[in-house]
Amino acid sequence: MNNTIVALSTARGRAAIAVVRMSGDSAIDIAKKFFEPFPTQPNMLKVGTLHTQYFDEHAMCVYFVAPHSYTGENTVEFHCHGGTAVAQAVIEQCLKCGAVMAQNGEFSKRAFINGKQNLTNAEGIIEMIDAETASAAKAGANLLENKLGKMIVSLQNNLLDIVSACEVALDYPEEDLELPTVKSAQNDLNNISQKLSELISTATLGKIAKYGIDVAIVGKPNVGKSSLLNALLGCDRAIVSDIQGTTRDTLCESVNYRDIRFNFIDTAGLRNAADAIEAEGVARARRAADNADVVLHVTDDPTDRSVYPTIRPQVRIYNKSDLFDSEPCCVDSLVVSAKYGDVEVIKQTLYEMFSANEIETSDLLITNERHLDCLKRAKAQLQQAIADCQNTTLDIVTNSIKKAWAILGEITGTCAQEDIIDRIYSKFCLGK
Ligand SMILES: Nc1nc2c(ncn2[C@@H]2O[C@H](COP(=O)(O)OP(=O)(O)OP(=O)(O)O)[C@@H](O)[C@H]2O)c(=O)[nH]1
Ligand SMILES: [Mg+2]
Repeated sequence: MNNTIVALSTARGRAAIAVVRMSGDSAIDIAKKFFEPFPTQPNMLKVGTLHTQYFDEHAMCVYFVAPHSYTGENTVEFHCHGGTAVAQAVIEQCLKCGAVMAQNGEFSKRAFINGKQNLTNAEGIIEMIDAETASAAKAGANLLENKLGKMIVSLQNNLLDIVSACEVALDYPEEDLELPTVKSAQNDLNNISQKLSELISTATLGKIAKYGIDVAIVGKPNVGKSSLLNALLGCDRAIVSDIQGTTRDTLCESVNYRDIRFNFIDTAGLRNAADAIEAEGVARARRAADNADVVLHVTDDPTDRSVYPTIRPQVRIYNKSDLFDSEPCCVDSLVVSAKYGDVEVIKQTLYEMFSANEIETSDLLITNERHLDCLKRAKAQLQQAIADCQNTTLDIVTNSIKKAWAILGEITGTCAQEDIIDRIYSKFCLGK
């Protein structure tokens, strides 16, 4: 008999309703002690009275019988009035009658243990809860729908087919099956490796979908970097003045554009610094540019052809176009007036530059570093197996393939270690 756990499943604080959830073998028996009339059948919300030690609460109750619940265990939910005190009293009542407080993510971890979800489903739930843009939520929804999980299982099955063909050849060496088997194994392994490469290559867009695009705004003092940040955000965030060296620190703010997020970083003007503090600001500006996905190199001089020294992609921005007498010299640049004009063209250009529109049409993106790491390791292991095909015997080849199979299994959780599973579920909030 396992513990019956309880927790608040809705957000804490003032709200219309709160949902308290209990899961475990005794969940239904515990609930019957203080909710009446208890629902006569599962999966149906029933209005009734919930007796707490402080007051009687007019609430609703629904129960689910194992294995037909989120956790795969007997589960009861109480839908009661919102706010802190009511939910707390309901939880205390459950604890008094035999339940214990749930850990973060314990409901979902039980769902995993009971085969109700795999690790990628769980990670999809976390990504959806954390998502702040539509594209991040969509990436999470895809994981939850098990699109990645299904693809991984199918690749694993392909690997098992190769292993069994190799093992037949090993079992019947007199039939001389080894050579053709090696050749076809090599072909099949190449195909699977190619599919892994395709998945790995979606990680660039996946990162954008999840975290957005980091854009560093750099340039000499007074060219209008902070004005540009404010215009891009549509609010008066950074201090603007005609004194050179106004901005000393880096300043990062995000704004959603279409279905993605831009993280704009305003920086100190680049010049030979007058003092140690300004020098630190300039160093931070350079670091911000080094770490960004793209650099906006701002100038207010229409004859300026200079390029910011970076390996990152950069876009030259001619700002203060309202003061220009003639067109700026470099045509492959953007011309704006942060003070008087519209700067949407910058967002649009960056959106196209990173092919962010493909996020909308893509079916599956790798958004999770753990998945990416497993895919890269599995691919390296397959490359090893492919090399083994040329240099060694079939038994060594099958060993390498089995290792790749196990690494892929870490993604869905069939071969994941306990500590990895714990780490994933501890990221959940309490009550999930
Ligand atoms: N006419 C005009 N003035 C602008 C424009 N953009 C900024 N300015 C002015 O230029 C001056 C400097 O602007 P900031 O945004 O503080 O420049 P900055 O690059 O952040 O300067 P530092 O923080 O010192 O590096 C301010 O007086 C702004 O009002 C523009 O598009 N047109
Ligand atoms: Mg500034």
